[in-house]
Amino acid sequence: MSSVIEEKKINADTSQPFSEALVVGAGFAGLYMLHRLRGLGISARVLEAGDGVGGTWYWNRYPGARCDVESMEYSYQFSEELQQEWEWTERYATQPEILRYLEHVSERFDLLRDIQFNTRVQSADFDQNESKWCVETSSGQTFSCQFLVMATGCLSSVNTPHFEGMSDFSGSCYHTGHWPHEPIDFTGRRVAIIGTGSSAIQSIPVIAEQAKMLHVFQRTPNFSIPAGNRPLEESYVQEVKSRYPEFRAEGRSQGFGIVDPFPPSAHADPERIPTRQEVEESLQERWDYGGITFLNGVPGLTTDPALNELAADFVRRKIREEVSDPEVADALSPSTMVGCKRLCVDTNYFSTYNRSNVKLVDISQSPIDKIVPEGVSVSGKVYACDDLILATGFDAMTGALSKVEIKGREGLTLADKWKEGPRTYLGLATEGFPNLFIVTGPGSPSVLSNMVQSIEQHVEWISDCMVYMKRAGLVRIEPKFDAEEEWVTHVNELADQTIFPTCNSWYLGANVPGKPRVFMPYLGFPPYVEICRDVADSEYKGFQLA
Ligand code: NA7
Repeated sequence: MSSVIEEKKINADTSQPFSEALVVGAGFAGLYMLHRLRGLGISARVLEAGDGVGGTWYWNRYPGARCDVESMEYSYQFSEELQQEWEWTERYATQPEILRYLEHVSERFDLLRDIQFNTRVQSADFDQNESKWCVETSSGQTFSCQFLVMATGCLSSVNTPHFEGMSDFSGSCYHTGHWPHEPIDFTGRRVAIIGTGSSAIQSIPVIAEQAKMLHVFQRTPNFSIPAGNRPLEESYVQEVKSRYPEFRAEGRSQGFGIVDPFPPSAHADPERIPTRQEVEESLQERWDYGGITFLNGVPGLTTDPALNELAADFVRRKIREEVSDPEVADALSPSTMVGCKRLCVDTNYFSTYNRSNVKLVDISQSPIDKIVPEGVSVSGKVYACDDLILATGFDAMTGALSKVEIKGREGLTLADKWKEGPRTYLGLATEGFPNLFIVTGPGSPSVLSNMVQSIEQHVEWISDCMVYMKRAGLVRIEPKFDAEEEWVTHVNELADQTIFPTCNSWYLGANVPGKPRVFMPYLGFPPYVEICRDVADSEYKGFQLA
């Protein structure tokens, strides 16, 4: 049955609005998905829970929020005109600037007319007879579609730990991942912040400048590299813009999909083990440059524990140099390997602990007992505060998906299928859930790559697949069981060759109590892209098409 007839048929016997594709989420992924599908003549609409576009960048408005990938890279590359005309102002864009960019994109490409805001998708049921999805929102509105695209983001469902007495707290409480829209002024206030991940590390120095007193409750210290943020120099911007396609290709050729500012010389011998002195010099060069490409400092840093320890020791020494109180410096020094938890990027984080109004409370040995009306209680001692900030992160990669009750073939829910951990083929689709696509799902490079680039690669793969099916008169696609099994094994085998699974990170789901411990991102952007291309070129091997 051609999809034109299918559409008429479905519209004829149901009152639900139908589109060939229904996209959930209007962040980087949903916006490009809509634009691309339109361009390919596939009808699409987007449902978005927020009141505006932006996704992660709509919700994460905490003080100091900015991207840890450089602006010239953390942007779309699908339109040469767009990348030429947009002017980033800083090396790392702030949340407001990224949000302005996404608002600009949605206006420039006339996307808003197909996005329904303030609409939270509650459930999705696959109708096996019609090969279509029936989607219901929390307000009871229903939609149907042939393809359901979950563009719900990897870091969009906040992790709010349960602390006894939370509702008794008499002050104001905030979560970094769900920050109010109006600016919060902490001037003269006593503030407590729980958590020392990226969000805390970015916000602590900013809040410390306002607050009368800031207590930081740290369960696990994190490695952080100075951002070296600064206004972008016009000459650098022009240089990149003059060769944007090559610049992007450089990024795509790297393991993490991010341009390496210090690529190895063509004459370097990759087999030669660097001396300790050379390792030290290279790390220093990266440290001075700033940012997450520190992890490229020495080849093998993410696979060889001994090399990793040299880098870990390097950062610990830097912390000791920065922080004047040796006990505080010690408490701020992680004992894990560098990179196994997401490497943080900061501006003046460690030196903030030299301020008299900032106190670190080490809760690694004795956790928070409870929240009391006046503040936070640890080992019976109450740390009084007017404002309590939870910088406690996200139910990463699977949280937003498991919040929607997605029922596939035979009524199987996605939450049930993923009870022991997420299982996908290519991080794009999952067996038992036909015509369901996930943008940057678990099992794809996603959070261990330049997210925007990975989103574009997924959007293009998914939309090309829809076009292929439409042309071939196919109405249904689903991964085969064996292909998915092999993929899950492959993702884990790759991770097991590295230092990434060695600590309790959100890559593993270890930050959420009860979440199964499974390493979720795929390691290696270039080989991943090759595999996806090969699957598409071979008429979607590993998938069952009907
Ligand atoms: P993260 O990196 O998950 O950090 C969350 C922090 O909250 C981390 O320090 C946690 O300690 C801490 N946490 C979580 N639960 C608790 C409880 N119950 N008690 C005390 N402390 C707790 O989230 P972010 O928002 O900072 O960053 C997420 C990503 O966004 C980041 O990596 C960037 O890619 C952008 P733990 O380490 O679990 O001991």
